[in-house]
Amino acid sequence: MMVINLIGLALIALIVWWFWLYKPSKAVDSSVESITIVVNDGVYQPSRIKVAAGKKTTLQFFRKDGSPCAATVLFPDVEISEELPLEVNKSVELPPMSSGEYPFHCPMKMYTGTLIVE
Ligand SMILES: [Cu+2]
Repeated sequence: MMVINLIGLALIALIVWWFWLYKPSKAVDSSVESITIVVNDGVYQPSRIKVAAGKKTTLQFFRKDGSPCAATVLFPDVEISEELPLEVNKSVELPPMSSGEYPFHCPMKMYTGTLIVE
């Protein structure tokens, strides 16, 4: 009985961790390491990117997904819309931004990412 209870508790802990505590991807800090955001398989990789507040930032995108929707990345809060050519490194310049979280996504929001400005 005791063993079964322990297994049950472990399962509950696992479920709590999975649904409430687990964050799928850690934010990558673009001011510390140079990063290329790969657009493929329905995700931006990495999808959470830290950038320094109050400074211009350049992000590199590399699109492997041939679908037309993935070809455009939108940063709605700073009114940026950029075409991402297939299999080519593309720089996207961001203006200085104030602290906060800013989403970026493709036109249909299948691809989504977050800029963490701090
Ligand atoms: Cu899309």
